[in-house]
Amino acid sequence: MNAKEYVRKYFIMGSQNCSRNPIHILHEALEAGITAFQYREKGAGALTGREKVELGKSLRQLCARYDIPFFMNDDVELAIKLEADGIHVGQQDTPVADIRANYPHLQIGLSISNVKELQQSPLELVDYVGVGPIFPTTTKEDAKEAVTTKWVTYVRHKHPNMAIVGIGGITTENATEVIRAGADGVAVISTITNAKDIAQTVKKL
Ligand code: 3NM
Repeated sequence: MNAKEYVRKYFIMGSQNCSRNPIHILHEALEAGITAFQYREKGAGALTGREKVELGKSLRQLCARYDIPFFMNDDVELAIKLEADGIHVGQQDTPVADIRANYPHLQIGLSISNVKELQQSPLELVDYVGVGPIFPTTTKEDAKEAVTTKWVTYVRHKHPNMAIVGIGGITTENATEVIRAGADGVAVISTITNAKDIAQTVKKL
C-alpha cells in the first residue's frame, strides 16, 4: 500500500457527521473516487458499543468491495475486530510504538500540529502524517487554531519523502492550495458529508 497515493482524497466520517444514512454517503464517495476512508465515530452524538461496531462492519465491507483502504480512528481494539487496513491516532492516543510492535501489518497515520510534536514523534514508525487544522473548522470540537498551508510547506521541507495529508476546513476551493504547499493529499469530513453532489465534489478535490 502506497501512502502517498492513498492519502490523495481521504474521506473521514462518523454517523455524527451525517444528516442521512452514512452507508449511502460512503457508497457515493467510493463511487466518486475517494482513495481512503477513516471511520471516526467521535464527539457529540456519536454511536457507542454495539452500534458503533455494527456501523463499522458495514462501512468496512463497503471499502473492501471498492478495494479502498479502511482506517479506524483511535480505537485499536475495533481496528483489529474490523480487520482495518490501518489506524489513525492523535498525540494523546495509543502510542505509535505500541501499535507498531503489536500489529506490524497495520498502516499507521499520526496527527501532527506543531514543531514540538513533529520533533517528538517516531516518524520512522508511521506511514503518513496528518497536518492541521490547515483552515478553521467547526467539525472537530477540540480543534486547535488553524496552522495554515505554511505548516504543510514546513513539514514537507523537513521531511521530503514523507506522506503528508492536510486536514481541517478543506473545500473544493482551497484543496489545490494545500497540495501546492506540499501535501500529497487532502482529508475532509464536512465537504463530502454536506455535499449536494458528492460525485462532483470528490472530482474537484
Ligand atoms: N482533525 P472538516 S481537523 C478530524 O487538525 C479533524 O487534526 C483535525 O473536518 C486536525 O473537513 C478535523 O469538516 C476536522 O473541516 C476536519
